[in-house]
Amino acid sequence: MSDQTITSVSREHRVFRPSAEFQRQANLGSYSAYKKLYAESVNAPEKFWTRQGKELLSWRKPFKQALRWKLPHAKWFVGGQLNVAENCLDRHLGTARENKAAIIFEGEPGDIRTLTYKQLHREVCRFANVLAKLEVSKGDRVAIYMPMVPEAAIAMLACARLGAIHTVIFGGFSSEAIKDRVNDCQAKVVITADGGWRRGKVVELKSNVDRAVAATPSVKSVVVLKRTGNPVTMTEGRDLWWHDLVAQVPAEHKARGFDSENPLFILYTSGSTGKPKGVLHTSAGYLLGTTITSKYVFDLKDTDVYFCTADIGWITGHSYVVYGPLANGATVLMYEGAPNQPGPDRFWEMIDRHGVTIFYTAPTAIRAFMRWGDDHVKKHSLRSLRLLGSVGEPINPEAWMWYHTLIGKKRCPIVDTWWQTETGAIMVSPLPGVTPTKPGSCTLPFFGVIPKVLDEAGKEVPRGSGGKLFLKSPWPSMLRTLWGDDERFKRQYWSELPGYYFAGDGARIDEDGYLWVVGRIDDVLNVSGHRIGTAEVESALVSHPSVAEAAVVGRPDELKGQALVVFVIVKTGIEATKELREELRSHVAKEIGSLARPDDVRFAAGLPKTRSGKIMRRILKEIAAGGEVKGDTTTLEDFSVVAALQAQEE
Ligand code: 7RM
Repeated sequence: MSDQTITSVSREHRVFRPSAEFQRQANLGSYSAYKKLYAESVNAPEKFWTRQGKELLSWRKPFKQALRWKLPHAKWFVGGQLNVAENCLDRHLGTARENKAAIIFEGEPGDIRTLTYKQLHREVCRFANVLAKLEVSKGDRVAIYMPMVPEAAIAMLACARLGAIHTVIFGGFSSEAIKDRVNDCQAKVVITADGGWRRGKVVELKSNVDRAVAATPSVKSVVVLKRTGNPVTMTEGRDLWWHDLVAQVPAEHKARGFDSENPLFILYTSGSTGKPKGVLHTSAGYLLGTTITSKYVFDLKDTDVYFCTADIGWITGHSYVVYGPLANGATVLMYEGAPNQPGPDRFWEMIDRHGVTIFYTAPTAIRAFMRWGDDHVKKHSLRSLRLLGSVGEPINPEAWMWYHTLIGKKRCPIVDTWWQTETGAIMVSPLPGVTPTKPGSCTLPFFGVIPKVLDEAGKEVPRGSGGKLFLKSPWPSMLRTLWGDDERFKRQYWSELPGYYFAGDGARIDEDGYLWVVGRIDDVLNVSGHRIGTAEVESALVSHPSVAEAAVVGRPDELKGQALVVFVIVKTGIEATKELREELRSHVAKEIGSLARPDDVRFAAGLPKTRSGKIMRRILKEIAAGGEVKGDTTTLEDFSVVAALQAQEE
């Protein structure tokens, strides 16, 4: 075995096929149709994307050329002009969709508000007029630091309507994080709220903004939405109430068309080291990527009620709460708060009450539902559901089976969607009416995507072996650069292997051509010369009945290269004993072989995670090695978790 590949230890072989019933009604319902379209998309990409671009988007000025590719810089739909907000809103007006719900909003306290396409359009027009009055125009940056309320989507779409660039900063981030991001992109306006509801408490957004903008000279105005009624300090000449501003402007706004490559947004994402990267997405290609994937991966229909639990501060919230679903004229359920407020069954209760048909969430959330116990689920019928989705990390087969059985009642296909902030849209995923699924695999590439798993020398690894995941050839929703740092863009994504996009993930392709992502390359474990992905070891741990969640990292070890340190959260009601510790070590050895027997099992109350639920193994590595936690921690959800883990150390 070569030292360059990743050893696979997974033993998952179950296969689940879409039902004939689902297949019959699907937007794409046959394997041969998928094969044919996929072949065209990779053999004649310009032809394929020209047709999709014309069919799925509304243009102010038709494009001349689908792609101009000067590696690593792409221009999609060259010469074309459109308005992204018009594509999400105006084009549904005057059709049967104009009075259907675009957004059904539910606040954490239980307040419900529905905005039809016509109403949402009016609100976006009003707010575009507000921003224009604040002198926001094409190319200007606007920071959005808001709770999950319709006004967050309205603010994004109003920016898009004006050709301005939004940067959404997750509402859980600190004032430090706001300051860094706003300064990096030189935002002119910050849009925030007097607070948002989370676990029955008010998240103090405005005071965080106040602390940040004390050190952001580019900011001229702060717009404040009244959401909670929580008292805030308004600074004269800078801070303005949302409701005052919209009352002074008309609900009509004449939109302009913008160039296909006009920047749409910057979204900051943490690198493993150094400062956050400002991933830049542009207009037409991004919109097409999110529109076409929403249509085929989520099989969106006019009758659906689609619920994606992601916050808009994450790329998933951009692509699959706002742009993709709205461009398809779908009904989106948007929820403000925590999944366990007032009880652990909030989502299931909401699904029944709103008749949700499509549910898209993350493995970390699924493992939390499992930990809280099946009874909370069983109280609800979940009859309306027809399709489930997963995103954010590899889903362990244990969680997949639970999702399939308890939530999907064995009749809903699961789409495990692999993609990134940088890819803009879903890259690898089952199509629900087409692809037989295997628990833990994101299966096959979407149209136009050519995934390659390669070794250090850039050679394709044999089927079943692991290596680094690359994407060959450009795709419409790809990132265009990193804001203000094109060198870093080239270095980070296009230098690992010339001509290929480097995803930073470890993966393998199995005998059926299915893709399995085994974790971030930076996190790959190296035990006695064997390279093992974190996902497979963690998956073995959570297959033990006492374990709710696990994270594994390597600690430098003279003998083995790396010793395996695992952090384990036990299920509710389970005691963390010495015996359990030994049992878990043996369990892993039994499941995947003695080479992966953990050297050290540590019980924890929580794991350091990003807001989208990704475990920050970099931090655990530092803790396991007994060192200080260094590097950027602004994307950490809850720093107290780190403090608790460190205290345990001492
Ligand atoms: C959408 C999103 C990207 C990273 C990516 C992977 C991991 C995401 C899956 C997954 C296995 C999946 N954007 N990842 N989805 N790994 N299976 N279905 O998460 O920029 O925040 O993260 O997330 O490591 O590179 S992101």
